[in-house]
Amino acid sequence: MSEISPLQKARSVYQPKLPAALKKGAKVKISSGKPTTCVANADKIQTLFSATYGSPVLTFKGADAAMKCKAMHVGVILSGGQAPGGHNVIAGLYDGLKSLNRANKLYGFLKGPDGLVKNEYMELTGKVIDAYRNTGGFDMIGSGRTKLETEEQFKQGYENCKALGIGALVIIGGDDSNTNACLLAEYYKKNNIPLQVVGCPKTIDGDLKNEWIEASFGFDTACRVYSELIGNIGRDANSAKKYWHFIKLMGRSASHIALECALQTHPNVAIISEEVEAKKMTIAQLVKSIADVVAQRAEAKCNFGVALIPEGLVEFIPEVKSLIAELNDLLAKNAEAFAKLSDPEEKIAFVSGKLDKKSLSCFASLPKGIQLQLCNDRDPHGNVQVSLIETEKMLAQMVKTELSARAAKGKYKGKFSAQTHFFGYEGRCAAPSNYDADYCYSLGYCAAALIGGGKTGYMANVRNTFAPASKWIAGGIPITMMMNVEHRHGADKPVIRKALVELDGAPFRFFASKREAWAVETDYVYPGPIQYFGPSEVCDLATKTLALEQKKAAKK
Ligand code: FBP
Repeated sequence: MSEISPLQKARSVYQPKLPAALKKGAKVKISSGKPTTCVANADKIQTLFSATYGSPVLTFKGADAAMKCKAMHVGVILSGGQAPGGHNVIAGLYDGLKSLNRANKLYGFLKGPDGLVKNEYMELTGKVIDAYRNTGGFDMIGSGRTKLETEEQFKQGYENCKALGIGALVIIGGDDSNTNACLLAEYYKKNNIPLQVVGCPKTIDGDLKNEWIEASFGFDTACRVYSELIGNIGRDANSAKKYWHFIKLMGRSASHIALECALQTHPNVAIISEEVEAKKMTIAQLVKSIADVVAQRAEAKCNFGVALIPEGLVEFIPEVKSLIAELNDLLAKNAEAFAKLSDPEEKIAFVSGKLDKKSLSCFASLPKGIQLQLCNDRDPHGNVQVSLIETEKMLAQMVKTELSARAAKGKYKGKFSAQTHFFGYEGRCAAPSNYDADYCYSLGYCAAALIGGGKTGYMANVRNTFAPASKWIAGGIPITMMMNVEHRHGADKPVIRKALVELDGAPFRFFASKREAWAVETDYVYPGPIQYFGPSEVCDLATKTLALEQKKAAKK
């Protein structure tokens, strides 16, 4: 990097806060809880993970000055989509390892799990680490989405680690990557292979959380970036008073991001996919519900508004979900014939001729652009790539059609003009907020302490994060504890259960209690940019979701 910004320079010397138990280094006393089980399908999970199942929850209890740690080498992998704070996990891991033994070395495998299998790596020296402290992005070593799940990969991974003298591996990833970390840990332990595996919970989507894991890192920063932009858009909408803004927000499946941004900004509409699914809403009902808000506001002469739409929505609308499933099959079976078509009309006619009656009626109700997007290339598993479907444009267009129909019947007299946006990549590599900078550094440090304690099959864990960092509780959670069996890609597989928005949870209930007022009133909140310097009440915030989940006062 030849030039860094003044903010990055100032931020590079920020010293992330640590839980009290880790303040004197990663040599810690570890207290073990009772043997654990798992979230469901205990018999199967116990059989599949006979070597690592049942391990206790671990809590660090402060410095253990007498602890002796032999020098060791450790490998680290960034896996999946970028999330703010990844570099701080690595910095915390590095500092933690050095506190165990100055001779410890850290290697970063490049471009994700592929680097482990292909033996592409670099040593992460203090100089490398220092250049990335408190920065966003995963560019220190890169990331990738290769899954580590075959025995061949496990063996190759070990051979490559052995050659570097690596005795422990840290996998920083989401639910799938930590599932793979669990498989890896089990394989090595069962086969007496001396390679510890520790995971760290990452993803802006916020869907890797449970009773023990309060948040996946990156969620806080990404939501703050999106909320800043939404706040700015709200202010523009309220200034110009002529546009409805339809804003799609990242989050492959769960709507945690949309919900958190709604709590931070008070939009007029925020769709929560999990609710759409639970209420079995049709696309027509969804469009009608948005059009109703537009019409209500138009009566108050407010021909403007802000609507938030979660990225994963289409797969939660039951009729679109079955349409997509039918399209997946149909396009797989007729791949050759479909590939020969180049005219969009012919493609639509081809597909329409093969859909069953119900799916056809849903397909026909969609704008042509969306029909074509639904027929686009599938991912390697044969699934439609939902992130490429412009749901925000689809809904804006369908709401417009609905309002025109109402106007023709004399039932709507307002004006409707829409602007569409997609906020996703804008937030994934932002410089981590204090929350994420501290949380990530602590997670990395935790991983070092788990490695120092000889543990494997654990996820680094920091809890009580709504409190000041000195009161955070640090330790490790056995990954098997989060597992259940799910049907994925045609087979039953042990996986970490994905956390969707809970409709009986405090964040959604709070939102539901406010949304009718937010729909008609113009009650936008303007969070502004993330603050890195200044009073704690603006710099050290945690998400509203966390505040509500921990029953702390989430203002207004
Ligand atoms: P992870 O779950 O791997 O953290 O990725 C999350 C995410 O940012 C989703 O919100 C989004 O749908 C997806 O990655 C997009 O990934 P890509 O850019 O690889 O298509």
